[in-house]
Amino acid sequence: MNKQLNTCRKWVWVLMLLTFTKSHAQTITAANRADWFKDARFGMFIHWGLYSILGGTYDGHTLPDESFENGNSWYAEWIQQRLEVPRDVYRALVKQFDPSKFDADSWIKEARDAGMKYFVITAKHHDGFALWDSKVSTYDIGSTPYKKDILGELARACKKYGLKYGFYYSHCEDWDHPGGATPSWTPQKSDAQFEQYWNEKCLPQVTELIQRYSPDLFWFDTWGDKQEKIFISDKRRDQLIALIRKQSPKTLINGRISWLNPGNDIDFLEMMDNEYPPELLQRPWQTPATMVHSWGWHAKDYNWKTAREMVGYLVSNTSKGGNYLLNIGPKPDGTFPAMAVRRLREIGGWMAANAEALYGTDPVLIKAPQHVCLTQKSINGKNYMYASLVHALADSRIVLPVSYDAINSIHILDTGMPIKFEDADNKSIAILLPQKTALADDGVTVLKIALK
Ligand code: H79
Repeated sequence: MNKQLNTCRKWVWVLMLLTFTKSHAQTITAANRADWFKDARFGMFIHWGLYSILGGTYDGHTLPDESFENGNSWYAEWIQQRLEVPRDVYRALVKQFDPSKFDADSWIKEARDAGMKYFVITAKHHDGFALWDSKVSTYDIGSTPYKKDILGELARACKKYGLKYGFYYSHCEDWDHPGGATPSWTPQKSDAQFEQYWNEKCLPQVTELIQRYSPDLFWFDTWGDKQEKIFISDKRRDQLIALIRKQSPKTLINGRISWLNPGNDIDFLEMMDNEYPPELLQRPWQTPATMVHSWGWHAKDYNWKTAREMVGYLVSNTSKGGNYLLNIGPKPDGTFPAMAVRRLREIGGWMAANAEALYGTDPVLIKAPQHVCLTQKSINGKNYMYASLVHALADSRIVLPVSYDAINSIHILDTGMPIKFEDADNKSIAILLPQKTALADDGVTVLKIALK
């Protein structure tokens, strides 16, 4: 009798557990796996590798340098090709990669404090060097004096601070493997050679990254050049997508897996480097953006954008249904440049007061005046619209095509200051801004508009 009762109890527990698991673990589908991405809005991109050691300068030459045929670029991660660094010299940098001050926790905390919700790092850039201990290549972290599991530590820190994480993987260009694609101005590989690279390095390394780190996202990189036309056929694109889908249904794939033809099975569109579309797009999308010109650390790239400019891009992309993936090129010792830290914290200061206007919002399908970015969401069943003023306005009276009767109140989001508005005509309101706000003296101001 007692035994029967115990068995019965056991089954009740199993049933309860099954019900619980089912209601809490949502099945991942193509339709919902990008939900977190759409709400996230803001992510951190990291370009870090052997090129970081050179910092944009090699043998007395600094990028851009037009005395080299292809030296006219700021991109420090391209230094090997653009300043014609001999292969052996570049490869020998492996022995110098020893970032003694690297601290995964402090990087991810910095990202979290800036308001970023995801993190993407170059697991392998075009040079072919793997930032983890790869089984299929010795051109990797395992051959450096540092050796530690950088990607693993970062993944752990992301879990601790609640960020999603993913990897940039250069699937087309690989300047180390004899079959990898190389720049358009260098001798070209045959398709058979590329196929060998594809099977020996690319597919196995993507598999390793999935199995070791379970990434939330893959960031592939093409830009429609000759290499992509030849090597990234729809067949190879689909093969890579299928491999990821099979092993990890949750993992998102960006559109630059094939810039020329991303197809329908990618999760979001990736703009070109620092590209901002003028209009709202129908699919989820993001802009990969730099704080300076270069992605990898470049000690003499002084072209720092202001925090305010970057907040403007973030807000503007959000109002068009897109995300902003902002890059940092860490220094070879493993620290972020002070100029980047300053900007991250300035952006974080703005986010601490205004993030409500971004996270979990949708675009508003009405035509806003120039320099005004609109988002909307509901909070506890009440509907709000947010108007972010990303630049100084010519006029302190802004007209929005919303009916006067639809509006309850307007306040400045951070201070709570009430803002006057009036009926402009039957279909629009005029918002009467204080001069200081119109001139954007306080940076990007957000108006919170409570709707009826
Ligand atoms: O990893 C970074 C770059 O090394 C890689 N993509 C980013 C994320 C990249 N390498 N080359 N390209 C992208 C081609 C980019 C070409 C262009 Fe442009 C970017 C054309 C327009 C924007 C170069 C930079 C030419 C003008 C500005």
